[in-house]
Parts: sequence; C-alpha cells; structure tokens
Amino acid sequence: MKTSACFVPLITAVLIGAGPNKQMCGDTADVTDTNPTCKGKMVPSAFEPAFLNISKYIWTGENTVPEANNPVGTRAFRKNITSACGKCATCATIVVAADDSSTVYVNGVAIGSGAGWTTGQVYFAPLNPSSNLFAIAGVNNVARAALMATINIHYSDGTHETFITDESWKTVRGAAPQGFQLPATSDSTWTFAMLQGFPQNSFWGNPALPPVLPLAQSKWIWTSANAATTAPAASNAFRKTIDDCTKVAVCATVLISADNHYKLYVNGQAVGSGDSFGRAEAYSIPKLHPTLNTFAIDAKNDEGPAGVIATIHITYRDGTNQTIATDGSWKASQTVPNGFQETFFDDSDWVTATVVGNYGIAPWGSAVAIPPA
Ligand SMILES: [Ca+2]
Ligand SMILES: [Ca+2]
Repeated sequence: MKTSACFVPLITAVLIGAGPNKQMCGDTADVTDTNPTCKGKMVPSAFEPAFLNISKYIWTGENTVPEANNPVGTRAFRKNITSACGKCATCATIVVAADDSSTVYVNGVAIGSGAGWTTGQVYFAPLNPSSNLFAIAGVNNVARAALMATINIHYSDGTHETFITDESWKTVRGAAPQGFQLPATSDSTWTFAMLQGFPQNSFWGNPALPPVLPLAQSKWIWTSANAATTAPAASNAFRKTIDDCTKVAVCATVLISADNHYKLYVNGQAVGSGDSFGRAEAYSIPKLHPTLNTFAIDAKNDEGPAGVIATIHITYRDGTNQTIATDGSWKASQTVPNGFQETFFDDSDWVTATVVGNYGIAPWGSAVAIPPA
C-alpha cells in the first residue's frame, strides 16, 4: 500500500490568464498542468509493451472451483491505484482479455469494450496525477468466466509501472451494481476477486498481444512522386500540427519507420530515431500541450527508394482518442531548416508532402515489424 504521505490532492484547474504555453486557446489547461507533482520535465521514452504473462485471470468466486462454469451475466471488478510517490501519472495503456467480453472504465469514464481471450484488447486512457480508479465490467455468456488485465501506467518522467488483475481487486458475487464504475460508489462492502489461473497454466492460455498501433491506414510520404523507386540522397523535413481548442490532449503514442533514417520530435523535444524500413519503433509521449502539438520528422535517404510512415495516437482528457496518420496533409521541405521541430516554426511556405503510396506498397511491403501493445 502507498502511504498517505505520497497523496497529492487534485487541484481543480483554476484558469487565470494565459501563460507562455497557452497561446492558441487562451486559458485551456489540463489537470496535470496545475498539479505540483507534475511540474518536472516531461520525458518521452520507447514504448513499453504489456507484461501480460505476469497477470492473473480472476472472477467473482460465485463458483468456488477455479476455471469452472459460472452464472451468465455482467460482473463488476475494480481497483484504485495510487501513483508511486512523487510520480505524475499521465496516461495508461490497458490490455484486457475476457471470457467472454468486457468494458473498461477509468475514473468512471468508459474507455473501450472488447471480447475474447485469444488476443488481448488494447486501450489508452488519460489518468489523474496521483490516484485512479480502474473498473472492468466482465460479461459471461456461457460456461467458464474470467478476465485478465495488465495496466501500464505512464509517468511524466518517462518511467512506467505495471499493475495486474489479482486477488486484491474488489468484486461482487452477483450482478454488477448500478454505477459500480464511478469513483463516488463505495466498494467497502464488496468482496475480493477469486484467482482463476495464471495465463500460461490456465484454460485460457496467454493471449497474444496486438500491435501497439496499426500502420495500415498510414501512407509512405516523401517530397517527390517516384520516391518508391528512387529519390535523391538527402534529408527532408516533415511537420504535422494538431491545433484543437475543443478538447484537452494529454498524451500520445507514435509508431514510425523510414527509408533510411528518421529523427522524431514532439513540440521541439527529441523523442527518438531509427534506421530500418523493415521495422517500426514505438514511443510514449507522456504529456502533450493541451491544445497545440507539433510532430516533426527529419528523414534522410541514403540511396534508392525513400519514404517515411507514421501513426500517431492522441489520448484526450475526456477519454476519447484520435489517430493521425502520415498523409498528404503533412507539411514537407526538401531541406531541414534550423528550428524546424519547434512548435512555432513558420512552415507556411512549405509544400504538402507527396504521398508515395499506401502501407504495403513495394519495395517496403506489408511486413514492417511493429512492436506489441
Ligand atoms: Ca464464458
Ligand atoms: Ca533509401
């Protein structure tokens, strides 16, 4: 258990004036902007896949025999998780497997639904800095019943912490209570979940992890039309700015590959680099600006074909998500000017990127290796 000394009360965002980071939308701020725990530097990191095999299948214990049949219906499971001392939680990656289906809630907000235990379902959710309620509605349609989750909490300092479903989760031996997923609902009279099995030794086995993000909707882009065949040996620059005053952006995950090299920047900050078009790398951006974010790529071709491809997944404070793919809307330059990665760099005289082709086209094909969720 975390001690109360680590508890940092949530401060309601008080929107006073426009600070230096608030140019585009005046007074928009996120809860992490005003929390003292979150004042440190925001550090991107390589995306860390879920450790599914350390999690446990649980259910209510209505049948006291593990892996045996259970009543049909919806059951409630929940667990409050407190951030490590001094850490600012920003987002979570949640992988769930369920017999038969599930809906995941974070702090009362529905994040996503899925079914089955052969392949885990992956969700991205915004978090409060210090304390978060994870709730799962598990649905049994027939016979056995179980669910398993791995929750990877991303902290602003670039570190991660993994939590699992286990016998410390609370549940009810009967129908899920009304409002069970809401923080205002008390689970003090609930019972503890019952272990059904470890994934590798259980009836259900260890679910496969899906790719962290898809590339299938993204385009290979460059600055010349026949770049799938040949392009000059040169560095090009690409930029995509997301300027949305209607929602509060919290964090992002980026999947990217290039022929032959890329350097990725978010809001001017270096995130990572790569050198293989046969493989994509994934990165966690633990904290975004609430309303104005710039993704910038310095891409270099050595010889022959040239292209860059990326998928950006943004998680918003309201629990919604947005996927941004490389396409003809990106800005492009055949040189890489000083400061091109900065949010307020003026790219108004840049051209738009040339779409070289859909993911899957030759010479790169449809087998680019993608890290698991
Ligand atoms: Ca079942
Ligand atoms: Ca090349």
